[in-house]
Amino acid sequence: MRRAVCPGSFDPITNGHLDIIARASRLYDQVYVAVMINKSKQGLFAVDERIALIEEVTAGFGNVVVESFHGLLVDFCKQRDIPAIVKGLRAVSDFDYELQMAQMNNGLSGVETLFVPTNPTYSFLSSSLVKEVAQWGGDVSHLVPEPVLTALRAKLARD
Ligand code: COD
Repeated sequence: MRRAVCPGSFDPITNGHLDIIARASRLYDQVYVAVMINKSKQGLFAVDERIALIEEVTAGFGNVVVESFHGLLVDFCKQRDIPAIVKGLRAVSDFDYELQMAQMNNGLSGVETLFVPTNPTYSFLSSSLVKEVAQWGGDVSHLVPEPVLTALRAKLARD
């Protein structure tokens, strides 16, 4: 079985993330979405909330498994026998850091990283920008899946 992982913070998942996961799910038999836990970074959504949203919006793909992980991505891969990491590349500005991580991960364990060019519609899109725009009442309905929009509105109304 050909397995790959799409890792990230997904705080929250955007249409840019979803596009990469959808394309990976057409290339691999099983795709893991790994919500990597960074204890030094306080997210807007709790990890369980992020997982529930990703599960909801990827349910139709049929071959996506969503898990959280605290530790090195290469250990997540090793424990599940995953040989490939799939990442989206938005712009040259992503490239330097993504290349460093890809080379570090390959050096640590031999896992390969495959870069998928972002859909140009989403090349400017990040979770941070979505949160910032939504926080000030801007319209992000075209940037996130519907369940995320609903969750975002509920969360920001409470805060
Ligand atoms: N279009 C296409 N792809 C996108 C878009 C978009 N608009 N936005 C994001 N993506 C893709 C990118 O590939 C990105 O890398 C991925 O989605 C996740 O994005 P985020 O913003 O949710 O997540 P990040 O960038 O915070 O994730 C960083 C990781 C958690 C992957 C990284 O820090 C990591 O692997 N951490 C685990 C600890 C570890 O192993 N560290 C050593 C690394 S060498």
